Amino acid sequence: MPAEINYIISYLPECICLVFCFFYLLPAEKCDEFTDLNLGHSIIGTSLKVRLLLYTRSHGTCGTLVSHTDLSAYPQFNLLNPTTFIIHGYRLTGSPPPWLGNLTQLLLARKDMNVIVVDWNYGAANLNYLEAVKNTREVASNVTAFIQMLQEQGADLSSIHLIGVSLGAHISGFTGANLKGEIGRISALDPAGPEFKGRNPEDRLDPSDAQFVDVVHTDMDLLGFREPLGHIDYYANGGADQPGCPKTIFSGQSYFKCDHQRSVYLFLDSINATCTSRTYPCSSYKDFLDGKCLTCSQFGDAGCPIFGYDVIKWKDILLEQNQTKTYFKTNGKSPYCMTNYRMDVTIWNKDVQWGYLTVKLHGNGKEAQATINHKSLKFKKFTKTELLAAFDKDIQWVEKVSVKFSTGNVLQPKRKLRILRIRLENLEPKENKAQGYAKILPLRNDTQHQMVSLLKHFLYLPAVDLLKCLFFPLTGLCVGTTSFSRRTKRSPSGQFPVKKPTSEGGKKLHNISLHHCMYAERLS
Ligand SMILES: *[C@@H]1O[C@H](CO)[C@@H](O)[C@H](O)[C@H]1NC(C)=O
Ligand SMILES: *[C@@H]1O[C@H](CO)[C@@H](O)[C@H](O)[C@H]1NC(C)=O
Ligand SMILES: *[C@@H]1O[C@H](CO)[C@@H](O)[C@H](O)[C@H]1NC(C)=O
Ligand SMILES: *[C@@H]1O[C@H](CO)[C@@H](O)[C@H](O)[C@H]1NC(C)=O
Ligand SMILES: *[C@@H]1O[C@H](CO)[C@@H](O)[C@H](O)[C@H]1NC(C)=O
Ligand SMILES: *[C@@H]1O[C@H](CO)[C@@H](O)[C@H](O)[C@H]1NC(C)=O
Ligand SMILES: [Ca+2]
Ligand SMILES: [Ca+2]
Repeated sequence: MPAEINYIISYLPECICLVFCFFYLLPAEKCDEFTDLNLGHSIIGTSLKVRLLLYTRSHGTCGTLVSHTDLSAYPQFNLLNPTTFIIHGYRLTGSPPPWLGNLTQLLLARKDMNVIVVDWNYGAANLNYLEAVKNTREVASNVTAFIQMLQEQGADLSSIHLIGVSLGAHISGFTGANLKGEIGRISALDPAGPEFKGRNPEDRLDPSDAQFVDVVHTDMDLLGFREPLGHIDYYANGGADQPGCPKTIFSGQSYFKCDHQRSVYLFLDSINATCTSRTYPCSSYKDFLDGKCLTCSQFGDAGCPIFGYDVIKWKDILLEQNQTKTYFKTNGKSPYCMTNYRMDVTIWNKDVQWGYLTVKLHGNGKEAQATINHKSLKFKKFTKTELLAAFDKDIQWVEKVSVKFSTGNVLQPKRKLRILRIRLENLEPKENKAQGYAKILPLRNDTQHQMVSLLKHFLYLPAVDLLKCLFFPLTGLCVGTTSFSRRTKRSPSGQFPVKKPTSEGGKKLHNISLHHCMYAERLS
């Protein structure tokens, strides 16, 4: 055989490889996944392993297991970008948290950053919760060492954000304390209560653990923590039980974790900016529901803090105020945000009336509903009853309002609520404030203008006729829509004039619609 041919044959594999392996090697980059364990592991118990999975915009769905000490192999890890750590909690069954992928992707969609998922599933998966608790300090010192390494390589501690869920919230606290409270932010999603309740600040999350600590409570009566732990503490739906979660133990595992896990889903909505939840400082949830805490003057033009990811815009003012507890209501599923109105109702029935209200706003073919039934409401003649009306969605252009009154008591005699006046005022900050707010939040631009023009008005519906009642003998419900007649002026005494409503016998009552609100006054 000629030497040339021999030569070619001997190099043939390399040549083929040059052509094919190039394509073959590229996709060979494999993705590292969160540790997937099962109940078997939890039963035996697992010993701690801390894995760090990196995600960036260029590797958004494909995790890379990174070394704890050397970043040179990961050019996508840009230390000039902020870094966010996601730290999960106790894993009863050892399965990966279902929300992990969405949380990572929404964060990356928001900002060009490095996301590090701290996978300590080995160590968190254990039937014995106490064993998982014991590992929290070590996870924290492990993450601390990694952050110190980042710092040595030029990362800025104030651009570091830890998002900790349940036990992960306290791990974040320990990590922050190890770093002398110099990291930028800790967001704690329903911090774990059991084993941390009543502990000193060194042994749990507290506001000194980071420059800014925001905390949401969703299950403080079972797995969560009741007392405030951050600069701002949100109590979603009061902080104990969440709408849409099972109320009985017959729902199995979700009975135990639904409230707790809701904190994560609320936070996801806030990163996605699906919609925004305004939250109100108050001394108790009851007072909040009673409409006693709806003013936000202490926060100036920004208005009351919103829930979630973007609350960082309120950082300075919240730091001035020490610890702030706020309340808000949510829907039972995403989109979770509600639209809040201050509502006041004045009646002219002779006797005091007790009952519940359902208010509907109609507009643009949509309908939003607020049910005010946290307690039996008291209505007294010529006395304003002030309420919070939280609607399940935002109606940009309100064309019509309808109101339903129910005594909630089947045996009670049927009643009409004779409404003299209903006033509904959208609690979103008014025009000038709304502009400031629009700067803060990426409001979808198609709705922005409409929203601002709605904010100019509040619905002022004086001399509203009585509810036209249809009586259902069995339920005792009084259902009806209100009608609207002419504006009634306040008499000099400040009393509302006693005036028979103008419902003419057989005439159909018409619904309140926005053009009737031409009389709407601007809020001073
Ligand atoms: C962190 O955990 C990993 C794996 O469990 C280990 O290899 C590494 O040495 C730990 N680092 C520190 C500082 O404890
Ligand atoms: C993640 O987001 C997608 C798209 O919005 C949704 O369909 C899916 O249910 C979410 N997954 C979880 C576990 O929430
Ligand atoms: C983000 O919001 C959009 C609507 O704005 C929704 O369609 C999408 O499912 C949301 N994604 C997640 C992961 O929740
Ligand atoms: C604010 O915090 C300081 C120190 O933590 C404390 O001494 C002070 O009483 C707090 N003020 C209020 C109004 O809570
Ligand atoms: C947002 O505004 C831009 C320019 O003002 C416009 O071209 C675009 O269509 C708007 N987007 C939506 C969803 O309305
Ligand atoms: C008022 O609104 C209710 C509920 O949408 C509707 O059923 C009723 O027909 C309306 N009445 C009038 C007079 O438009
Ligand atoms: Ca602490
Ligand atoms: Ca609960």
